[in-house]
Amino acid sequence: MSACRDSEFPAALIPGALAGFPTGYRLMYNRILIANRGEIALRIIRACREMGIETVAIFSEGDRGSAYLDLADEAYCVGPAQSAQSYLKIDQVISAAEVGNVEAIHPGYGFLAENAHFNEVCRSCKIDFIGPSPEAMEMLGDKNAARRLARKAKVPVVPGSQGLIEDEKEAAKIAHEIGFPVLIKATAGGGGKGMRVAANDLVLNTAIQQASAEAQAAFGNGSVYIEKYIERPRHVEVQILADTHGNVVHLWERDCSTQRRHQKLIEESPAPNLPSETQEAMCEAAVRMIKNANYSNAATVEFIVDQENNFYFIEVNARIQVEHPVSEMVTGVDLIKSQILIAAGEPLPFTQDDISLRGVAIECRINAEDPQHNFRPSPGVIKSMHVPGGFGVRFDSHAHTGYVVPPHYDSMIGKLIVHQPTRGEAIACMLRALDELRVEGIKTTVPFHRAVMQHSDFVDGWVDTSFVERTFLT
Ligand code: MV4
Repeated sequence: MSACRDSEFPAALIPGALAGFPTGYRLMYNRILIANRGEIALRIIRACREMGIETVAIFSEGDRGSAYLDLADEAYCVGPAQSAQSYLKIDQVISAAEVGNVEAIHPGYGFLAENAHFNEVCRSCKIDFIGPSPEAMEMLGDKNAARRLARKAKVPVVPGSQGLIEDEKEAAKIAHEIGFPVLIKATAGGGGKGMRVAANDLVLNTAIQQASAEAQAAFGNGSVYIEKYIERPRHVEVQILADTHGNVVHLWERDCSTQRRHQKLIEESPAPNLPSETQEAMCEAAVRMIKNANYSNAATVEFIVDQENNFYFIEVNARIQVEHPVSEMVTGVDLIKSQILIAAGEPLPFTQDDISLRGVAIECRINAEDPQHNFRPSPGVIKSMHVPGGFGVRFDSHAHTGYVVPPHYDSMIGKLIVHQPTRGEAIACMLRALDELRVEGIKTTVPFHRAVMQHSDFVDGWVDTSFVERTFLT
């Protein structure tokens, strides 16, 4: 790491609000490695360029020749197309970091982003991991431990067991106390894996066994706990930034209820029709949670919100998320630059009072999938692509005319984000931008998004997590 003068560095992360950094000199990275691919690799390369940081990219054989790799200063192949043999190979990624002589690694999302072991290997190799400490990451990766911490931090949790379920008798007792239906959740789970609903006594033990067996097979940990099952909840999450000096701020919330089988499709900020008292209480609860976790860097605190607007803590995501741009648009804060500065030991250059919420942002995930056929993957050559622009439109994508969407990875090829003064204007802007966006040669989720933007439930802001299944019968 080398010291550089404040005056040589663009201090402002939020327009107008920043006086700059308190110290005359500060430590900054010269070079970082991006342990990811696709649009998020491009997003991080762009942020680094603006900060004067050199970048080292990695790629698999399946991504060889991808145009965004040219924007990095160097790029190294880390293995064959399958992610298990490339992007997930810790030794290969670390080798690229050593050869590339980087001071830090940004993991993006997915792949190794929430792998506490990888995080620890980075530490032992004296490479900064741009994210939380391995200890905080490991603790929050255990949902039961995270739930215990939430209780300690006076953050509301769904009524349920105090800890893990030890035997059938105990499970039946708890289920009767909280009332059916109940939800059995794996402590190692996440994203819907290792969850089972039990409607009554008769199916309780089967549900526990199934959830436990699924979690054992997927995560090597079959421990489960019980919660009251909240029907048709909304999924609302709070964006947090925490520095290594004890400063923790929230960047308001995102509503991610428009999802299908735990795959988010549309995200927006702020959450529509959420009473401002609920919003404030939820954001404050998220800050308390992160303060108690002894956590630094970007985090998302996930809640579910019931029909009466009660909110309950679900889990913490210890990474930057796909949907981070909607929070960037409404607050003006660059989350990727913030992550890098925090990892380098900088104090946050703004306080909670500096972070306002301006307008409404909506993001549509553009996936190479056929929404007419159960969202089945549609990889292949993009014969032509035309991207939208204009006032309030942002398109984060590594795809272009001639790009071949590989079949080996997540099917997301871009994120269309709009920012407007009101939600009505944001929806109109999104519809206009969706019309401008042309992707020929493969199927995409564009027609689905067009339908949602015109659906009265979405327009009125009354979307819960079963909206997509209910409305589009998928
Ligand atoms: C719940 C729930 C209802 N009741 N917990 C799904 C994945 C994990 N992040 C938490 N999840 C849920 N937990 C209780 N007690 C409903 C879900 C849920 C859900 C949550 C967020 C986003 C989408 C979802 C889709 C189905 C179920």
